[in-house]
Amino acid sequence: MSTWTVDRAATTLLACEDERTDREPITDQWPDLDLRTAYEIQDETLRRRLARGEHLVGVKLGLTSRAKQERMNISSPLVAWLTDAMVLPAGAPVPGARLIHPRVEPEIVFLMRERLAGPGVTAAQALAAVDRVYAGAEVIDSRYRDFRFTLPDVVADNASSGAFLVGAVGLRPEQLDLTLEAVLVEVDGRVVDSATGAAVQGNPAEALALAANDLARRGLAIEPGQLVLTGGMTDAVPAPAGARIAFHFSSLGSIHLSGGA
Ligand code: OOG
Ligand code: MG
Repeated sequence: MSTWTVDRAATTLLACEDERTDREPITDQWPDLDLRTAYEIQDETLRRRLARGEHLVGVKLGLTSRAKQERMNISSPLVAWLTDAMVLPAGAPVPGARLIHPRVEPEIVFLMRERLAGPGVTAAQALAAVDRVYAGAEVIDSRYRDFRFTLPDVVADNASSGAFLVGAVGLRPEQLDLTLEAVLVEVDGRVVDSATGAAVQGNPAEALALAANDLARRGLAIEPGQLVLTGGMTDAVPAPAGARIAFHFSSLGSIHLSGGA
């Protein structure tokens, strides 16, 4: 029998984050960890973040594109939490000093105008609840060595949350075609990858609906004013000190990031 509990897993993962140390996947020692329990761990880590003064600002989806699913070898999307402690001010470098092995990925971000509660939410209903669409950059940072994990591991680890920032251009959903919205990933002046919004579940609005429907299974909803990161459109790129990373979106503007020590 495993001596692991929700409490112990939450303590372990938050300690890795605070102490900037990585570890083996929890499922190496707790092979029976199921998805429901993994989400209980994720929710417990959120409770502890809020108890230490952080504020919930939104929801992130993970593994919504084939590029991400293939890289991580996990075919199922997941949801996790965003707090204000993860917000990266515009112009600030990737906070390498507090992270283990940061990687950066371009995302399409929704700012919600209305509450969105599943089950049964469609992409059209989801989009009707959106106030604005933004370009986003997420800095992911797994607590697991070499980003090696199973789906329950990464769910428990709040989907490798690290930091994120939102671009300056906010469009109404009807002002752009989300499936055709393109991004070029530039590292040190070279374009290394590209994608369009269609990479994200066929349409980022589908990912938003998926998040609402998934949260509904835990009795939760997406609230007005919250941000939703719909998931990396391309594979993430490493962000070592000194790297210059830019995500150029076709209508949502560009986001520039530098790797910080
Ligand atoms: C899991 C986090 C996934 C995304 O956008 O797909 C994620 C990982 O890749 O470590 O944030
Ligand atoms: Mg992401």
